[in-house]
Amino acid sequence: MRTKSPIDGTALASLYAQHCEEKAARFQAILEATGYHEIVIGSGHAKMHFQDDMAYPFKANPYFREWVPLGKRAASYLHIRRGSHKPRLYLLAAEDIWHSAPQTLPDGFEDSLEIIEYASLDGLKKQWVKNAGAIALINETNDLGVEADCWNPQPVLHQIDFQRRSKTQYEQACVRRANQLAAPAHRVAEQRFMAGASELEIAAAYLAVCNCSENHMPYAIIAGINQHAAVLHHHNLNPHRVTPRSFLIDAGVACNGYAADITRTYAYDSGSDFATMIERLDSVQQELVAAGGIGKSPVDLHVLSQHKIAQILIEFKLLKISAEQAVEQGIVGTFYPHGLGHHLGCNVHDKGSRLANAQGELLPASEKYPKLRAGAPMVANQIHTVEPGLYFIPALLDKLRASDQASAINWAEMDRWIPYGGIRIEDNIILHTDGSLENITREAFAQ
Ligand SMILES: [Mn+2]
Repeated sequence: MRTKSPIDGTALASLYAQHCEEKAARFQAILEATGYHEIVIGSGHAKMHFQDDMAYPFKANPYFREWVPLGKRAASYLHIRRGSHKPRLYLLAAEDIWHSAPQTLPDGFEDSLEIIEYASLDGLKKQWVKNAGAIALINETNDLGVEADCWNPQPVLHQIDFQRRSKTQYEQACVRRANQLAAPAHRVAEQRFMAGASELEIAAAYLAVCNCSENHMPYAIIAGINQHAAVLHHHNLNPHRVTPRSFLIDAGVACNGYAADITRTYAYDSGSDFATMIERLDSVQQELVAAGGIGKSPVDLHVLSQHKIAQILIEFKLLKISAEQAVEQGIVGTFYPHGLGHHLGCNVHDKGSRLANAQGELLPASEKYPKLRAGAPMVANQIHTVEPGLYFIPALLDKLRASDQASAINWAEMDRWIPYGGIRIEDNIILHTDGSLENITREAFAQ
């Protein structure tokens, strides 16, 4: 069942109840498989800047966020026991006149958990110490003082990472909703670029539409005008206005801690060759989305994307050899130095994407593309990004020009493209059990 219109709070709360039931069943199997009696997942503690009395913005770890949409709430613990109990959520209730009231669960979500307020960590420790050898604690620090081999035991982490690939209906609804929230912000970003705004002004406009502070973004906004579009993670946003030619924006937003991860690229002059190149990459991106599906290998899809990008380079008279030769000789990597996509969930780059099984065996890395994030064949209910890119990165072009492969390139054509930086187009795709692919990003932009 699909919910394409914006989902209301009551519907989401009922999906959350199903999510907790599904996760509880999966965690019962994990307890069984690993021999532990209980799993406690701590959200973590705020970190201070060195020699300062200021804390970094807090973000709970993904194991906690996968269960509880309280990513900003430190010192919380989720407690899962063998048997059919509701998971317990321990929340610190201490008087604090310095800070705003802590983050609370969305309406209706509290029914799915047994919520217990606690006053001190010492009290909690005492309660759990008698079972210390049977509790697996997942947390950045061993703040509950469990035995060393019960703190982040790898077999438990592998099991959790493996089940995470299949997203519950609730998780799918959150990522879909995040896309619906991000699409209007992307539209305003495009309008501000066309009106001559600076990178920083565009990012501020984006945040304003999301009604969200930068600390609540799933990742820092990448907004590159002109040559800055060639910087893959351009975070150092320019406050000054420049004469616009091109604009790449990679920005998401979160819904209950689940991220959208969307990239769009725009040409200032819609009649320019660069606008045509964007259109070409846009069609290639949709072909690559359509080539995915249950059982497909992300490595094969990456190779396919390399061929398609080589073809664009040939069409624009930048490449003098065949697409096959360019892929074979590794020349495409100069223009497209990253992977086609990754798993998306409460981590923007979701963990576990190369696991072969729940025991933690990894699929061998691709020999040719060892850094690819996604490796395991696609399974139902996964969410993937599909994000081919084509860039003119001066440092990589200089290297190619100085190499014995330089003759593969039509350098006389190259200089006119460098001022545009590059192109990336990224959508988020749900793989449904029936084999259909749902492009939640394109659907959000169409609304
Ligand atoms: Mn991405």
